[in-house]
Amino acid sequence: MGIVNVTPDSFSDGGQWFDTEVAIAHGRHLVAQGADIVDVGGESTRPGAQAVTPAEELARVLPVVEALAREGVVVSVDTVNASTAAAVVEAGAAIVNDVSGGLADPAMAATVARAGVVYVIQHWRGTPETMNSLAVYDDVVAEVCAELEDRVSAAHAAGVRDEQIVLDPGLGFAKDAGHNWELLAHLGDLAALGYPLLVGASRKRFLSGVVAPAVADEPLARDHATTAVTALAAQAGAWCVRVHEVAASADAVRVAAAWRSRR
Ligand code: PMM
Repeated sequence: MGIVNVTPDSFSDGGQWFDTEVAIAHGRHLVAQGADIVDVGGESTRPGAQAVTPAEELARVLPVVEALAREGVVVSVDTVNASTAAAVVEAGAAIVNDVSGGLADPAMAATVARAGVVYVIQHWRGTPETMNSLAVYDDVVAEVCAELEDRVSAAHAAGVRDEQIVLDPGLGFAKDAGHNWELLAHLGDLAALGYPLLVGASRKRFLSGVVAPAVADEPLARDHATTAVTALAAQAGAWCVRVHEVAASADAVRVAAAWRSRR
């Protein structure tokens, strides 16, 4: 899954794709590099990021979704807003990627149930303003699994079917570096919940701990570490990785597949 952030303030790509035509071209480029899915987002989730209205968010993503879906691209939309989800599905989006797992908007699960599209339920404990203070766990893997199961139950209650559901541990969302590594090391426990898994590690701050110190503060310098996470996540059974730099991760996924096929 390649990322197109149609935002002026994303932590990792800082407004590079904010213009509609540039965003569409970037989506095409990601597909050419090997992305199976393009994830389009109109609101930055970076800690401290400014909230945008659902109307502004929709205005940013809709033309990009329409153009890419028309060209046959499998489009995912990164949104916590049910109104945005409903509109982008109308425009051809095949996946709703909700970083709040339905907690931000009580209408989201029913909207996704009606639309019948794939629903990515990410683990989340609060908005970018509050999430860092909520990164408190006794056993991060067990608690993330239990909280994801609660969100699955809520989604079921709203009519979402099992075949629609994908789970995501939400790296960096109410988690510190230690929590993120713990979750990655125990992806099998998350997979045991019985749903496909999506992993979003790309360029995140926790990777700075394994990157050469001189460049660790630069998000782009975390791409090699991201590729290593992709290989290991694929090996551990992840269904999808969400990344900014697609070519290297696509190779890493194929390496893991070739490796597995000879076992
Ligand atoms: N991370 C970000 C945004 N959306 N969606 C899913 N499903 N999983 C993630 O880990 C995730 C996400 C934040 O990263 P960005 O600002 O680089 O898009």
